Amino acid sequence: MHRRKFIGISVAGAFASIASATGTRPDPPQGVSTPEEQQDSPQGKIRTYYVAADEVEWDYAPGSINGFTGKPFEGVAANFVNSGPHRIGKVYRKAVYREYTDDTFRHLKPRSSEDAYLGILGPSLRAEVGDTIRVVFKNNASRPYSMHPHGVFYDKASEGALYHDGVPMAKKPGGAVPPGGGNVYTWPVPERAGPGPNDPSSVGWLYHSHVEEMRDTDSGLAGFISVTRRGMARPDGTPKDVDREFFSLYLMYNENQSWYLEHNINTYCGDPKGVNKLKSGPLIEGTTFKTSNFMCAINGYLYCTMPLMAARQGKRVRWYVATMGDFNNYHTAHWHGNTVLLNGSRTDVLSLAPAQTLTVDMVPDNPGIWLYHCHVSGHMEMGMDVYYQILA
Ligand SMILES: [Cu+2]
Repeated sequence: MHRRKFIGISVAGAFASIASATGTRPDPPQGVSTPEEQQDSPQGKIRTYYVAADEVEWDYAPGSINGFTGKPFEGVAANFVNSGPHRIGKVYRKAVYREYTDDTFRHLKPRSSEDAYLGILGPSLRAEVGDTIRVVFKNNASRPYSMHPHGVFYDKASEGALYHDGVPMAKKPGGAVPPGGGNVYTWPVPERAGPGPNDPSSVGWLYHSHVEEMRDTDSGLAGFISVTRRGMARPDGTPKDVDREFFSLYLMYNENQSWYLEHNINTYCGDPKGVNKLKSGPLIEGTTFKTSNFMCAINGYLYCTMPLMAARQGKRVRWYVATMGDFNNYHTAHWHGNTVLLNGSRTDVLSLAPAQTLTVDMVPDNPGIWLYHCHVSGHMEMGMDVYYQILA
């Protein structure tokens, strides 16, 4: 009974505020919360985010140095990173979720240097149990996309996915937002979206595009949600008992499935007409066009080129770790230098299956710059390696 009441009131409240999203208002200063982001209701805050699907040219390995070896890319790494007559290289057109300051979608919300490591991920959407996440979505891309969340509550209008469920398409406007179109997703956050009895004070979830799920996510559209236990969120939604949070998505992007494959061939291959899209070979060697397009990334970065993640010794660090994608995406996330607690059990390796998210805590006792990587050996070779730093 309590839950039904909660959901009814929250959805009604969120719908009331959808109307305000369509009105006009002056631009808020960049990086400053709009009033809606701080809006309180008896059920909790309505947390509004302005998110667009944007097409960008994404660099999987910024710079010219393999961060793992400290030398130019060579050997297997060169097959995945260097462009050539029949190689796209390390820059691909992709679609990404990006946060804007307001519903005019004129100004990107600046990403702090602390968050630079998020890379290809969309903004981290935050809530406390009892809140409602409201996403004003704009599709700036050239094909239909959506936002489908895991964990939180949604009705059919806000599920962000279309299938044969007997509900008229007109009642599922969030299922496929056309190019240039928009949608407001309303996601109440009931108890079952928050931490369970064995979880820490917050849990992570994924969100991603689900029009053609496989190709949409290989094209780049994904991000994280974090939900704290009731009473455990700071005003900005971060958990009160945590000093630093890190989100990491282990994902071997199959660029052969990207919506932008033809663009990428024509733009980045020296001899586009000579490309053989079908010839395969050993995956981890990247010796054919096809295998060279499996980009084994963490937050979209290969070979330790991710901006450094830094946290402090002796403080609580929370890691949200996930993967997505196909059968190639079974990953074992491994920390050098420190260990984590997973639901009360100690480990330094997490086993991840597609679309699974794990939330673990670290209290680092070991300062330095440490490797954080997939321990599936082929994936390490393919570049699924980054660094994190513990400051003394
Ligand atoms: Cu892996």
